Amino acid sequence: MKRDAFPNLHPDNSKIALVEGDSTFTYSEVDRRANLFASGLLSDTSDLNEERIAFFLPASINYVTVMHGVWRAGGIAVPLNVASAVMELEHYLSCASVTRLIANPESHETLAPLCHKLEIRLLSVDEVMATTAAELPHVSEDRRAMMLFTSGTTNKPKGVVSTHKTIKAQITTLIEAWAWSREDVIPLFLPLHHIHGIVNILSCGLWAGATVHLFAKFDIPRITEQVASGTYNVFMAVPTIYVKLIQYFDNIGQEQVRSICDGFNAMRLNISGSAACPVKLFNQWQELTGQVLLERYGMTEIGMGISNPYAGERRAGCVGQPLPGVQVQLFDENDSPITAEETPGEIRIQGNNVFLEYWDNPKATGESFKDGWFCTGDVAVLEDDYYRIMGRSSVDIIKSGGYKLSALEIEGVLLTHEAIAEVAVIGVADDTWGEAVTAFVALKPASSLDYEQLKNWCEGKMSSYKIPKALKFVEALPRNAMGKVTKPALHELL
Ligand code: MCA
Ligand code: AMP
Repeated sequence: MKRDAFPNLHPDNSKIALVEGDSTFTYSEVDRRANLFASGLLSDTSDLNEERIAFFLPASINYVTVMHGVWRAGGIAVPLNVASAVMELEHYLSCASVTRLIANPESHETLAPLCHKLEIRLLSVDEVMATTAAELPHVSEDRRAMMLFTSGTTNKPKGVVSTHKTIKAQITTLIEAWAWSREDVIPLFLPLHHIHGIVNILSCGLWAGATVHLFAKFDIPRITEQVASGTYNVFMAVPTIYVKLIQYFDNIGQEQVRSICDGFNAMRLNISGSAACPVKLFNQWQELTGQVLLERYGMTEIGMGISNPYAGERRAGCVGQPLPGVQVQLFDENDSPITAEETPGEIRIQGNNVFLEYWDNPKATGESFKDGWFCTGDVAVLEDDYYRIMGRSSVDIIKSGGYKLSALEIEGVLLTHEAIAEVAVIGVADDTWGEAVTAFVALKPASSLDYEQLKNWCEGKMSSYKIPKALKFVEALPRNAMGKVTKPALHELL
């Protein structure tokens, strides 16, 4: 079916698009709400002209209304992490020069002081919603559509800007590769400030005419009950979620486990991504459910890049082949393309799926591209036609439960603790989280600190999943001749 990239909703009016608790919303209802919200945002202007509209909303009809409403009115959607600490929100809102923030009324009290400080209008969905639809602007594909914040090796997260064309390319490649259709029914419990939830599940589902069941969080009992009832035929998650499901099976009755596993077995597809899926987990899932996990590789800046095949061998420990329309090339340290198999190199990507820029940061944008290729910083090897991820070029990036965290950002906060003289943060291999944030601390003279004190102190200063899982004390951090902390030496200390 041929249709415009925008708006990205399937034109199947009477079909159920979203399920939220006991409420259902058809495609025409979602479309109507998005138009009214866009009209309300526009008020008496004809085009938002890339005004940054942030929203602090859990997975809900309101979230979808705002996202599509902002797009239709010509704005840039800035979905925020609803688990953020206020200090983190301040960075996102000021970095993006957000003008309006949409949040449910129950969050207004918490957000009001920050919005006042940054001169941002804090509004609820109902306050913006128009009563009649206005004429909406023509928004070309090349215009900026969305900004997501990603942790890099620098202290503060950067705003990754994608255009409508980028998002369309990220969606359509997955529709083709994973055979999405209007028959699909999928649960969405991942956070909606990252590509995995926003593009791979929500936007692909709504593009394909599927039904997406919205959950504000990963509610294992409710989700597995639906799995056992055969509600879903597609399931997408990070490896930690499969680990947590297996842990859950250990705590419930055998009969219940069997019916949940049968529910998974009956699905057409189970996908794992956002972090490496250990071979052990791949095998365990297959033994329990009969499902061969489809592992794929992606990044905020590129959407999805490489995927195991939908039809064909899904190889454990590998991420497969380039997705349709995505060019993948490994490069060595001298920026020369690697042509031989089994030689590791940095993954670089080209294609319409690649983001436009880091917001207001031409230096970082320039440095992340070489000869037109986006440099991911991930190292891979090609083995018998399948890519295998070997690791990352930076020790300052940690992947915990699918979240990418900057060690430097966490160190920056910890260093403001009055007892801490110096600190280094690393990710330590962990069965549940993939990597567990671990802080090495040298205390100031005559100071004391224990783990519980540090954890309590961190609350409110960073999202809870960034808080170190372990605290280790050292007299002084190991440093090289240049005075730089040698993080590999910290791994050795463990
Ligand atoms: C929760 N906790 C964590 C994490 N999540 N600790 C470390 N790492 C985490 N990821 C901690 C909380 O701080 C809390 O600690 C305790 O676990 C329980 O929190 P709760 O929220 O109830 O946990 P949960 O619901 O079981 O969450 C686990 C989760 C979640 C569902 C796996 O982390 C999650 O949704 N991860 C997915 C993130 C994601 O979508 N990433 C995609 C980005 P305490 O009890 O001490 O307070 S990557 C991406 O988009 C690219 C493009 C890609 O390739 O996909
Ligand atoms: P983010 O920047 O939060 O989108 O996270 C993207 C990063 O997650 C990539 O650069 C990889 O390091 C990692 N990643 C995503 N998928 C996989 C995978 N299947 N295996 C290993 N790492 C992955």
